[in-house]
Amino acid sequence: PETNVPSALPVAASSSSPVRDQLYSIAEKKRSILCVAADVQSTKELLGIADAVGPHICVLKLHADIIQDWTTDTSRRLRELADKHSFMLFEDRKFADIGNTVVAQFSAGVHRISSWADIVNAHAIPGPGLIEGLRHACAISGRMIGLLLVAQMSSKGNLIDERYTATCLRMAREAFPFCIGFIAQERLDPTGKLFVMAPGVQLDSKGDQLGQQYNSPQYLLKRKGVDFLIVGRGIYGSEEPAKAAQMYKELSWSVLHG
Ligand code: 5FU
Repeated sequence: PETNVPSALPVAASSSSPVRDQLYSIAEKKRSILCVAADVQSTKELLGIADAVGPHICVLKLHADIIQDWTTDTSRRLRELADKHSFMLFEDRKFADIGNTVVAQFSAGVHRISSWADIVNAHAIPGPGLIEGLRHACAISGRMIGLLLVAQMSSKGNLIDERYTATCLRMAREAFPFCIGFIAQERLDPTGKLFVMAPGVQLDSKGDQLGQQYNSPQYLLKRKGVDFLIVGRGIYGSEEPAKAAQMYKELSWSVLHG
């Protein structure tokens, strides 16, 4: 069923999550609800995309584990670009294991995600111990990091059903303000306090060969009530990523406020 609800931007002031507040403050200032998924495979390309689209985005989403030459220098330089252009770093790690394991995946290993990410996400399937573990690891890192639960997916044939999504909503409410929202395809929290970032956005394509399904910014924002859009290949795969990012930024902002 279509939710048909307006965006959540106006309720930002009532939030008590510093990460959420920072995100909404950047979005308002830059007039951008755009998150670019920079799914490239080298540090050079990643930093190049981040610098090019930086002025137009509120969030840069990455998969650190597809960068072949990742070092601590990659995250240091990414953070510099995030500060320079004022955007947040979202590691799309989709944690999905027991609490004890995700603590290590989050804070150790090659990527040391908790030392640089502002936002991370997780599947709810392992239960609340996973969220507890991530929250604990955040406290140890001393950094403010927000969690998004993957409550729905954009891919064809995914196994998530309405009951699972409803359970994600309940778990997220219990975990606020550490948990600040969802990866999903529609508005889930009627108050908008828990926001939705929606992947599967592209204007020129309906999907790919491996089950990805695309919708338009208009559909997701107006009909489904999502709050932020995640665009990957529609931007980094275009000939001029900066121009494409500006176009998606302006289009989505005007859909929301026009
Ligand atoms: F949780 C999800 C999901 O349901 N769909 C997704 O596409 C995450 N994604 C990510 O968003 C995916 O891993 C890519 O990084 C990005 C979409 O990229 P695209 O190039 O716009 O398809």
